[in-house]
Amino acid sequence: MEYKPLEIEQKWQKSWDEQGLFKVDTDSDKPKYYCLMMFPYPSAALHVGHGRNYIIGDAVARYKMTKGLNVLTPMGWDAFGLPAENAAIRLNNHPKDNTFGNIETMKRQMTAWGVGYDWDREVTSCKPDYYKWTQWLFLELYKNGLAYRKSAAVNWCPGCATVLANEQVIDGKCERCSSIVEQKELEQWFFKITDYAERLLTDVEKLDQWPERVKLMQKNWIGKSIGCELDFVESETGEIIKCFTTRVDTLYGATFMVMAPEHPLVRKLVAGTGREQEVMQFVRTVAREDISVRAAEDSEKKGIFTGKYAINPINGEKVAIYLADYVLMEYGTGAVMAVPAHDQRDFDFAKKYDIPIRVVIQDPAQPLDAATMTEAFVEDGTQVNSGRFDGLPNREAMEKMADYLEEIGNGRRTVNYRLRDWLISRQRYWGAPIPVIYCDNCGLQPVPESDLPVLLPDDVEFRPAGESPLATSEEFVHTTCPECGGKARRETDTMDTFVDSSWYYLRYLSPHDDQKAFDSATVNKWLPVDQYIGGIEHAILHLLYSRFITKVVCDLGHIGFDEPFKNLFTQGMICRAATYLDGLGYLTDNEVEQCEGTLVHKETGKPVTVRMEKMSKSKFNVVSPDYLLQKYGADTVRLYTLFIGPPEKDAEWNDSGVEGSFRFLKRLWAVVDRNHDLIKQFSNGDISGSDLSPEAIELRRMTHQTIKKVTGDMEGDFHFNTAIAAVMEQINMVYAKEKALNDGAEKSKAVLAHSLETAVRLLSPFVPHVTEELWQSLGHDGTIFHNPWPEYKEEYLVQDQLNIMIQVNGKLRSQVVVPAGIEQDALKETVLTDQKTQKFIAGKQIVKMIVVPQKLVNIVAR
Ligand code: ANZ
Ligand code: ZN
Repeated sequence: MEYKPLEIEQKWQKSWDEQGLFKVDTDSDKPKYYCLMMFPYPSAALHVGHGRNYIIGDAVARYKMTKGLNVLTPMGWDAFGLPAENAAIRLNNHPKDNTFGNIETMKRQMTAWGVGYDWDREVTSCKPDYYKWTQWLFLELYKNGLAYRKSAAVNWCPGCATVLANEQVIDGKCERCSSIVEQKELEQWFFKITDYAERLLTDVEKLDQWPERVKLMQKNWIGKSIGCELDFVESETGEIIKCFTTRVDTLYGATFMVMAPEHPLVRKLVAGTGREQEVMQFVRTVAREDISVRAAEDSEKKGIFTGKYAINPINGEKVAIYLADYVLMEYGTGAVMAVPAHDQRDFDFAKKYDIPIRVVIQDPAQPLDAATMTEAFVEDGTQVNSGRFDGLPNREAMEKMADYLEEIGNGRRTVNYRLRDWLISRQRYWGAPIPVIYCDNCGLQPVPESDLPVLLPDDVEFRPAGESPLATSEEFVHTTCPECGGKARRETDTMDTFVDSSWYYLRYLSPHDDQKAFDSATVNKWLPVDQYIGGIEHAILHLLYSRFITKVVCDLGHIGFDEPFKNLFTQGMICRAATYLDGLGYLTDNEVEQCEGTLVHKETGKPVTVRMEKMSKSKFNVVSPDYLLQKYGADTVRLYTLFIGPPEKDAEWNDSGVEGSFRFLKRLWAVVDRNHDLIKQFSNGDISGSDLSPEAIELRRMTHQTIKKVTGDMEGDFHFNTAIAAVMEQINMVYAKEKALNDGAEKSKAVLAHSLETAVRLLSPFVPHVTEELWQSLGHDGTIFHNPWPEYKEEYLVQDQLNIMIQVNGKLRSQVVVPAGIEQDALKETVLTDQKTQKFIAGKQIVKMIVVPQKLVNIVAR
């Protein structure tokens, strides 16, 4: 029989579906395992790079099944939001049609990969039966003071005509369309995630099954700073201007003060100074600048003197008050004491505006001189020019000065977080409408729960044109007030799609419940998620928002846990060569050709650069799975994807590597096929004891080592690549010893049979179709995934003989079998008396013998 992947694969996909292999009875008593993969944006068909996520998840799920767990692995669609809407605009169709079309395609692709889900639990965030509950969640936050509206300067992308979250702004440009981002004041809805900053920070430490780098990213995003808030008093009006500093030890070195141009006190301060016009002009200029550019350490700093002075709270000194773009209203108090000697931004600013610099922390290694300093000294040192604190190490002075300022009432210790409240309003069409009504008589009214969902109308011009598209729909906007019954208007903004994805893992447990968002008892039984798998690009926002929402829902008494994901695995990206030409950007395959060994642009003949890039349509380096699935079948694609490298690391896709995986599966198939009868007869045969041939003992050991290795990889870091490599080695050994064992005693036959059947079982999570086929052909009833995972026996692992490779001058020439505990001298002796080796060293002088323990001896001979 020949290996015909296409026939087998369709058959088993159908069979698994019919037997409901992935259907879960959530009430079963079996121990549960919730295996969750991040649900995708259905904005385009999948390429093989996307496949990695799903294939990894599927391998884990199938492995856990064989371990006897009740495995829940659901899938759904993060279907609202910019990606889907932008795709629809590009293709000139309705986001709805486009989204549902993509869902069909992606589902088909997943199935074709042999990736199994409990499709009865599918959730789609753009369907009313889902977003009804997203709206419910909004109301829960609103009723509990965690959703509020305020006017705020927001990032405005003129290209997308929408507000962007800070994280969608990259270097001052829109993440999607690269337009220069502007600032605009709008009434916006926010979720009060800052109330949870401390808990989100302390609890992330406890997630010991999360990658360290993800935890660090979360911590940095929350950005806790411990410092002091100091009262600087404006010398004429007595107005208090609070400054936040993490370096109160440098207070004697504050030679000026800087306020953010947006600071609410600015107008009042400059009134009557005669500088009003100039200063307000500056304020308007800065307002157009992008926040991230302003905050960058190396941006050119711009400022203006206000004409006013403030009193340093520790020594009464009068310092000039400036406005500058590098101080942001969003952080701390929006005002800083500026210490040019010890803060680089202040130093740059002082140099530019000729402000005095005063050293207050002395460098113990090399005394600093303010006149000749070329950069700020930011290290620790000893206090100087600091009154009674002189001579103290600065860290000590920091505490003493904080004590003193608290004593005299001019300052106090505080904590600051970089984390901002979560802006959830979007002036876009394709999202869940925010369930709020505005009444002239009664003001803001939440939509009553019984009126949910607030349906998203289909017939709205969704292409962004400045205001919220929903505002153009009379039918949508006009409604009645739930309080007084009078005429009222609906909120026309929709929710950030991160709100949809912040709770979907709860919905999978009761996706069809039309009475509530989720069932508390079932959710409490099944969560936290045992294994979450997804891309590193979601390491910050999605995970932070999900953690926040879980904590909120827990605090409101709906659930009994406050962290959603126990284990997190972030897979690396699949990259592939992309061709690039300056001026033209990335090129398609059709635009380049080989010319005398180099790749050139067809039209101009210019050589192109080849870059390894993340697989992406925009770089023209994607590989579509469809062709590969047709040619080799899903198992080959899966095997290659898992074998490509450590799954947490980025990896390079190599088309010829796929061929290698296919060859291995054919080898596996062939060896099982030709030993078919033997396996059937002997796979449960006796392989115990030590009365076996050396070959049999060696293969038995190899087989048990492989079980141990694969099991360890599956329970540990998911190193599928090394697990697969181990089985490949095992199969190689089977090939080498097959004849001898086949001709040998009954126990030898049993060892061979057991080894082959074990290999099939060990490979089943990775290549489910071919292994299921082989398994059933070997006469087993029921799916291989309900058959318990193989176990190894410690006693078979011990090695009493070693296979030592012999090299002469670096070339492999022979090998010998020696007892495992052999002494070095005896080993050298054995090697030198080996017949084959002697041929290569005859007549030569042995200069040196290098022994690599347990493996190899290299003879240097001249
Ligand atoms: C004086 C000083 C002296 C500072 C010194 C630093 C070094 P982190 O650690 O990130 O919290 N700062 C405070 N509010 C700011 C704002 N709204 N915009 C821009 N900068 C602001 O940084 C805290 C430090 O950042 C504060 O400590 C303040 O500068 C500055 F040798 O105060 B420091
Ligand atoms: Zn009303």
